[in-house]
Amino acid sequence: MSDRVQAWIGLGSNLENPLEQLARAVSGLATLPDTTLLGQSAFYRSQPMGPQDQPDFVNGVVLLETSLPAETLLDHLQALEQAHGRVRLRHWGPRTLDLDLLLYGNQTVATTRLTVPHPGVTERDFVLRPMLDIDPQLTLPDGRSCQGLLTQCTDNGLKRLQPSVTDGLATPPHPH
Ligand code: J1C
Repeated sequence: MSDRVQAWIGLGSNLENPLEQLARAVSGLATLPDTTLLGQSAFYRSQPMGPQDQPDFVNGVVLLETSLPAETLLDHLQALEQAHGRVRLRHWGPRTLDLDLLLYGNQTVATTRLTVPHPGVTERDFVLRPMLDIDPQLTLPDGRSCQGLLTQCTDNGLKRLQPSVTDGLATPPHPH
């Protein structure tokens, strides 16, 4: 019986109905073996980082609790990407579905297949903003606060597309 770890997953897409890609990916992540979905951010539209001659992205983050080892979790992420008919037209170019293992507890992983914390976390507003939706107090394993890192990011013109699940706790206005 292995320990359960909180694993943060980044989702991104800018091809073939990105919102639907991300919604389906969340369902897939929620049904992984030995894994529970703990939280889900809003989805955000973001301008492409890298080459600008590609569609805007939709990005989001989910928080899982899992007893899967990090590399097994990566296997599952890559299988989900494939199941979405993953297309990567070129390096830093448009893509159908990206799933990145952002954090795995407060562990550091450095293998040929896996670098955790994900090196993009510290500099990408489209990763940090959704992570902070789920946990406004979140810090990285080295102690840096995600809120602090976000203020130093280049602005990718993030626009929130739909409320996060925690926003759903607010009472909706009465219809008249
Ligand atoms: C390989 N890897 O990375 S794809 C895989 N560490 O085969 C893995 N922590 O073996 C290896 N998580 O380019 C090593 N894979 O979203 C990890 N991403 C790890 C997963 N602009 C790992 N606005 C290569 N929004 C792997 N995305 C790593 N511009 C890279 C996919 C999975 C993300 C992008 C906006 C975006 C972009 C670019 C084009 C830069 C973007 C966005 C790839 N995303």
